[in-house]
Amino acid sequence: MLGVEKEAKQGQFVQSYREEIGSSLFMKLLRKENEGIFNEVSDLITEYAFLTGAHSIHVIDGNEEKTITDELHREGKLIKLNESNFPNCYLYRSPPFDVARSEKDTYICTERGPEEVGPTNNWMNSRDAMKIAISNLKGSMAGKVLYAVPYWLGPLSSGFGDGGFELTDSRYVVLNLMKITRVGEKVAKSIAMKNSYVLGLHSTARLNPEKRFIMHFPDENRKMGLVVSFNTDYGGNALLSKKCHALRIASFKARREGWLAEHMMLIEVKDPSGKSTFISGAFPSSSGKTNLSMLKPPEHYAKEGWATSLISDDITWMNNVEGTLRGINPEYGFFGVAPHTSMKTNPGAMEAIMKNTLFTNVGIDRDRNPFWEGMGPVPDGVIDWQGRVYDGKEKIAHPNSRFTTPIHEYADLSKDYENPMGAPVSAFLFGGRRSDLIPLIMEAKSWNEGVLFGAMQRVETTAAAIGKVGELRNDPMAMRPFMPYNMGEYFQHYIEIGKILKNPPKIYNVNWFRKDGMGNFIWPGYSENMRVVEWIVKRIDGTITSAVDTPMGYVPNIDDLRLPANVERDKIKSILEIDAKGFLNEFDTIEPFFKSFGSMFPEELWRTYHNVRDRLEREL
Ligand code: GTP
Ligand code: SPV
Ligand code: MN
Repeated sequence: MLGVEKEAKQGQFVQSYREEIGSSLFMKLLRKENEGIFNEVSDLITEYAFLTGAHSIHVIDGNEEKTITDELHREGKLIKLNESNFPNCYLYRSPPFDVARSEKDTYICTERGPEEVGPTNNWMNSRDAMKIAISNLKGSMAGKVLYAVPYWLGPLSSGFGDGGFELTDSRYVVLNLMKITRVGEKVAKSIAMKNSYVLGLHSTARLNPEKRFIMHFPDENRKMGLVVSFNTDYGGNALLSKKCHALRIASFKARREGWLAEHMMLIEVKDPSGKSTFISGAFPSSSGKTNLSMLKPPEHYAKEGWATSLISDDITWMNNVEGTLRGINPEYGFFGVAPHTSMKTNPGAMEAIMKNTLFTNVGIDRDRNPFWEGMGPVPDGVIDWQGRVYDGKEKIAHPNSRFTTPIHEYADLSKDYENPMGAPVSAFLFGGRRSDLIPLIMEAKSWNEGVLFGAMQRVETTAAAIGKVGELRNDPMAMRPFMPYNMGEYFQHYIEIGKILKNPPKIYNVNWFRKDGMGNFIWPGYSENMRVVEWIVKRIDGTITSAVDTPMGYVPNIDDLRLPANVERDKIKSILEIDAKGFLNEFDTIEPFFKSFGSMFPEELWRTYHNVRDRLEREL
């Protein structure tokens, strides 16, 4: 695949490469279960090692976490945090120019043309891309160990899961993957059974941001998908299982096979009668998925018998099983935003991240406890994310600083988390950061009107990607950075999914981020979001039949939100209203974006767009 197969077979280290690969317990198991895949993967690893000039190869069996952590700690690349308060927790500092996903360096590489990926993607001819990749990868691992990380996305042996291999020289990447995916020996059977896998080739190279690329080749690797990423070592750029595989490559497969790979959290909500409703939510990066997936009902809700548990905090794969969408979490851990996580906003996350967690780019106090904005008063002598004594001017933690935590550290996992068939999804929430216009909640009147909610999503950008923060941009279904083919076709795919479902989820639009004239959030958010969730559950089960009928959709009667005493009713009222004029403006603003997809934009969605628009006009 990399054009060095022949040479790789005679290279200097090849004999020892082969021995290192063969000595891995994972590879031994793989060989027993599926000799074909074993041979293919052995060749690919050897070829990549040859190209990068790696000194040796280590295939991850699943028990290496301590050894690698100790190594990095000894070398001063990991800082051990306070063992009494944060057992087995470490801090990693990344270079200040490598702190977030880089969308401008992210490419979809195919043989046809840019039309295939549409106006929201960077496209490169796959042969040109491969040439750039090879020249950067060549010799980039001289003297280093090449790690091959076999991982499985989804419950083991689930028919909805998928396997992958990430080959990398970054031990930081290996440690992250060991926390956020299922890795090593235990995944050999699942990969062997599936008989296919996504290949991820990563190299830190020289971490040169000028030559940073995250390239996706959906047609390579026997059409199972190939990702090549170099000159970066951060988050979604480098943890190839996450956005590259579980969203971008998976989206190609999902379109072909009739399912959905979404940037969604998924939560189970139990009502006082014990009945469960599963609700998923697509909010853009750094816009509340992890927090909503860990929602703790306010005390009086808990007393009434409401309870919540988590399936996914970032990505959900959904398959049609007999007319119902069933969702699984492909991941096995969190790569969550640290700032503003606190006992007040998200106690479940705080408890989870107090052990076995790898922090990236947060601050630390004098006792080596992690510290970030939103935790409370700043202790004296805090060290910021770049290792300097905090001067009160810049940030203590980078706004995109993260915690990497195994999912089982979280106390309230849904019993369906490991269900190979997933959980039945009853609602989709779209939304994001919008300080104006978009109400707290509205319910779509039909599946296609819900698809329109998703397609029309315009939100403020965040620190999760390099670039300006707080700028409004189109981010349909929170998938703009992750939708690898033409967005118009994606809308069509959504519409088709709606048609084949007997029980399509109800679709909602939510917005926790409306601001008042002073720039303060109007809605208290976090655990108070339970009030909105309760309304959704009761709309689904039919307990609440009366709602305000607006041109955009249904919104709650204010009393159905059971507001707490300390909020200003009038302010809340204002965020439940539909501003018809404002929405008509929004429709005008979105039109050129929709038109940019040309004939790929579904006729059906244009019709929906005009229907809703007409309703708004009649309102004036
Ligand atoms: P990614 O991991 O980047 O995909 O982000 P995410 O969508 O999981 O967002 P997350 O839940 O980590 O929240 C991002 C930021 O938004 C954090 O700083 C949160 O504290 C803040 N946030 C989350 N939920 C709410 C809310 O209901 N209200 C307000 N005001 N802020 C919130
Ligand atoms: C996001 O940006 O949506 C994330 C963080 O979840 S990253 O893994 O870096 O993509
Ligand atoms: Mn995310």
